[in-house]
Amino acid sequence: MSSRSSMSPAGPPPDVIRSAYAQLVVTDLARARWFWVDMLGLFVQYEDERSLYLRGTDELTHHSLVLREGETAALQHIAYRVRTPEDVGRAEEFFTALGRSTRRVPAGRGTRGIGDAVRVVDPLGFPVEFFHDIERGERLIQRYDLHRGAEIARLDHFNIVVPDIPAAYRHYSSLGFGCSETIEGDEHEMYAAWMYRKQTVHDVAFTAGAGPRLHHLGMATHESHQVLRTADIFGALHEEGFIERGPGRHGVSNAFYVYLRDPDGHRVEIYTSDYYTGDPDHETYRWNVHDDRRRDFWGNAVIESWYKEAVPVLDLDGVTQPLRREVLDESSVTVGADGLGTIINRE
Ligand code: XXG
Ligand code: FE2
Ligand code: CA
Repeated sequence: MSSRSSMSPAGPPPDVIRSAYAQLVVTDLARARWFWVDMLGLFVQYEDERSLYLRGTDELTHHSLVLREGETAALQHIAYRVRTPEDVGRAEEFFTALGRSTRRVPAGRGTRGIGDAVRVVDPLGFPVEFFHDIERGERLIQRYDLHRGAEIARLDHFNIVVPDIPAAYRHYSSLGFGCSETIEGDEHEMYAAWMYRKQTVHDVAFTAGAGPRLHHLGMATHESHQVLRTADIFGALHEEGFIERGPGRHGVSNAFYVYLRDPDGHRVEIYTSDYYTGDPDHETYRWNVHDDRRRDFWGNAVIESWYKEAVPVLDLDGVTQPLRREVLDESSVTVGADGLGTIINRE
């Protein structure tokens, strides 16, 4: 879809290509390196005493994850790549017109490997970077001799916790994102939504809760056995406590998944086998909130921590953003597959 078709009062949105990278604050870089590099198999593109720049086997750009050591675990920013250098300026104008804080970050002054960028605090309260230029990395897809652990191929999506799902849906629609799937109540009230720019199920999805917080990063593997293998490796090392939910098959997205928590509680989903959404008339698929298959296609329970726990986000000066409470709480109104309601106890 073309971003030009979705004009907003704020002017034309930047032409976003895809979710590109996240920058996280971790409290112990050595522990984080064990988790993300040794266990998940991300490649180190650059490291120094305070930071790690990582990418997957199917990524030709400098990084998809930056870990920076700091006092408290947090999301520093998520970042979207835009199609042209001019789109960086368009992003600045778009968010300025919305009355949001914006900051230009010239190449060399911000995140290593990234060219001229703009950082904003979006209307949902999230720190978001838009950039076009990024350094290249060597092709690793067929360096099978170097692949290890979960063998992560690429960053697939961000999942963010927001108190008002329709507001998040409207904001990302105004940025030109399409909607692949939703979870809705009987009156079509929206409990969750999955939205995309690249031709997959999503680049960003929304979980209802007190926000802004980061729910998880979705990291794609090429093959479903890599999801099982990830869980097996954690089990074999008696590190099974890092596995939070799954493995399983999602209803939403059809992806095969497992969720892990890193040593700081940052959640990562190992994700594979979703589907193509690139036709311009692709229609939104709507799940009813009472359908027990929506979050796990086999009806397995979703653990409560998955709904409730998430990581704070910072503003452009590194200050933790205050939270707003949710409007609708999916986990409290549903029973059955989520196992969190009061009516059914299948155990
Ligand atoms: O990527 C995802 C998720 O947002 O992590 C969760 C796809 C589907 C689901 S869900 O739990 O709704 O099946
Ligand atoms: Fe996800
Ligand atoms: Ca149950």
